[in-house]
Amino acid sequence: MQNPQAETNPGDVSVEHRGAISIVRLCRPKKRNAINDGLMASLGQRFAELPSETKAVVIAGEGDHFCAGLDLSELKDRDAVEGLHHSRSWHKILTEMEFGRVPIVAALHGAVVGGGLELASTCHIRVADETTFFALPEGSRGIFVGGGGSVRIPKLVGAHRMLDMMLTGRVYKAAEGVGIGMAQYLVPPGEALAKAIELAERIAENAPMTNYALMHGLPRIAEQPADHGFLTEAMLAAIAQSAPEAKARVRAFLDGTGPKVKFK
Ligand code: 1HE
Repeated sequence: MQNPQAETNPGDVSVEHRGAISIVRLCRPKKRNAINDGLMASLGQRFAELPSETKAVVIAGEGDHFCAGLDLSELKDRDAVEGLHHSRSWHKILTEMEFGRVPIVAALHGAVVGGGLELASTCHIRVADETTFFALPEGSRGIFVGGGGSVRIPKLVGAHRMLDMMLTGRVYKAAEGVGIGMAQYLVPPGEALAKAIELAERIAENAPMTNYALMHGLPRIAEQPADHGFLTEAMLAAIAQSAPEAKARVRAFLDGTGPKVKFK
């Protein structure tokens, strides 16, 4: 099979719409939310079907763990060509999420390992509760990351930390992981979802063009030479500030009705 199109398994991924945000949940807790082809296809479909009212998404896992990574039971039957296309199918779906329409906040707890960390690193913000642990057990299984991890994880923590995790099986507990950039927020056990929802609701209040410029512009500017980055930045700034919504927000601040930056 050159380009397998996996069947979706809609029961493995649920979506709940709450006003301007949607909550997407991995629902295979008995298998620690391990990602098989059906789950990955369903995830892609859930994101493709988000209603226009959705301005930000929270992604979470049911049960005691966020995600145990690739479903290893599917790996044993794949030949090299199938493995290549399988990896590319993850790239396609996760890239559509990363460069999609709305920012994604991951609510992490328990295992965030292998492909689970690749999924988390696709999201724009990560909130980890204190039960979270980060690992890349691919090294010990004789395999390699295949869901975009070698591109995205070094951007969070640096290539040499990822190298250490894969060479030695090093596991980062929540606080240490947050300290090196695996996630931006650390919260007490059981509070990741509530914090992620709070952040997503805040994000949903932004002007859509600002969120778009951040999601689509920042990562690309980071990979451009400075001279190109400055031009991309100038174009995004020009487009964002020209939107009527931006004018109204700036006017509101100048009138004394818009929010101030709060520092306590
Ligand atoms: C699985 C998987 C899985 C659990 N594929 N079935 N990922 C890993 O190497 C991580 C493998 N999993 C674990 O290390 C542990 O399961 C956990 C630390 C995540 C959780 O431990 P625990 O004690 O809560 O659960 P458990 O008893 O190990 O697992 C419960 C069930 O889930 C059990 O099945 P059961 O039928 O015996 O009940 C496990 O076999 C099953 N299970 N994790 C398949 N991953 C795009 S490339 C990405 C490459 C990778 O992600 S490689 C890393 C894979």
